[in-house]
Amino acid sequence: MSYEFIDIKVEDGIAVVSLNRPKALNALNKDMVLELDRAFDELAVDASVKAVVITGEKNFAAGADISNMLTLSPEEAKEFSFRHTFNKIEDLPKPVIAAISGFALGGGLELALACDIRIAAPNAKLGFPEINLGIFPGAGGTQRLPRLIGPSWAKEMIYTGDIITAGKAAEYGLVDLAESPLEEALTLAGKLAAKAPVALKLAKQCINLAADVDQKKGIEFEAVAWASTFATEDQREGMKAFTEKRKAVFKGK
Ligand code: DAK
Repeated sequence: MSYEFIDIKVEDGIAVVSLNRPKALNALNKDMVLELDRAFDELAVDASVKAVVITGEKNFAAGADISNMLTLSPEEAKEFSFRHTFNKIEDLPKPVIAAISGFALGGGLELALACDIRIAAPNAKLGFPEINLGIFPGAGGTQRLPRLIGPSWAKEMIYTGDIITAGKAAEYGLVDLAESPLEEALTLAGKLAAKAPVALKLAKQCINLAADVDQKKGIEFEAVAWASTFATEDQREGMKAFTEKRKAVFKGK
């Protein structure tokens, strides 16, 4: 499948999705988000892909493309497709890591929030400047940010629109810091690609669910999901390998 605004490379079970509109600091236009949507449909069913990294060369993404939004009516704004795509990324049954350099702003930061883990370079700059445009984050930002860093810091970021350093974002627990975020993300993705895929997928579902349901319901869901790992060959292989004092080789079955 060919794309205009993103690139995808798959190597050793890891798909690297690169945002590629460098002249606009990777601002997310509608077509770019549609391409991400298609790409994540394919990554979901591609058994050779075990983990995904989203990145951009100099910048992650400086937000949604403002020129696409100048004349939107409220109805058109509602139809704008970001939230469906970002939900799809959040629900991908494989780990997704954002490797952030440069700007991750507005819709770009919302994209990063839909990922499981965010790794940022010390030079990265993050924020939700939407308030300065007379709008506010509308692709999951007001929901995912407070769940991740708490309502007080989330409100400070969203109300002020201030762009913060990666150091401050790390203090908030919004990102992990690394000198070379892509390298670090690839190392982590490689580690995750060797784990039991079904167990990893179920753990992700349980953790994501924790943000939405009360704890007792979450624990009930966890119990069912956990028991279902005993229907996998990988559970047998993992435990057999332990008793035989060797490294487990998982097949995703
Ligand atoms: N949109 C369009 N173009 C952008 C852009 C953006 N968000 N960010 C940067 N660019 C473009 C600039 O216009 C410029 O293009 P040319 O003039 O060269 O043609 C080029 O990228 C380089 O930018 P600058 O010349 O401005 O570079 P600087 O280093 O001076 O400044 C900056 C970097 C990141 C501080 C600045 O570019 C900036 O403030 N950019 C805008 C940041 C921003 O406000 N981001 C939030 C956008 S609003 C939705 C839900 C949510 C959203 C959308 C829909 N639905 C529910 C449907 C999300 C909304 C947003 O993200």
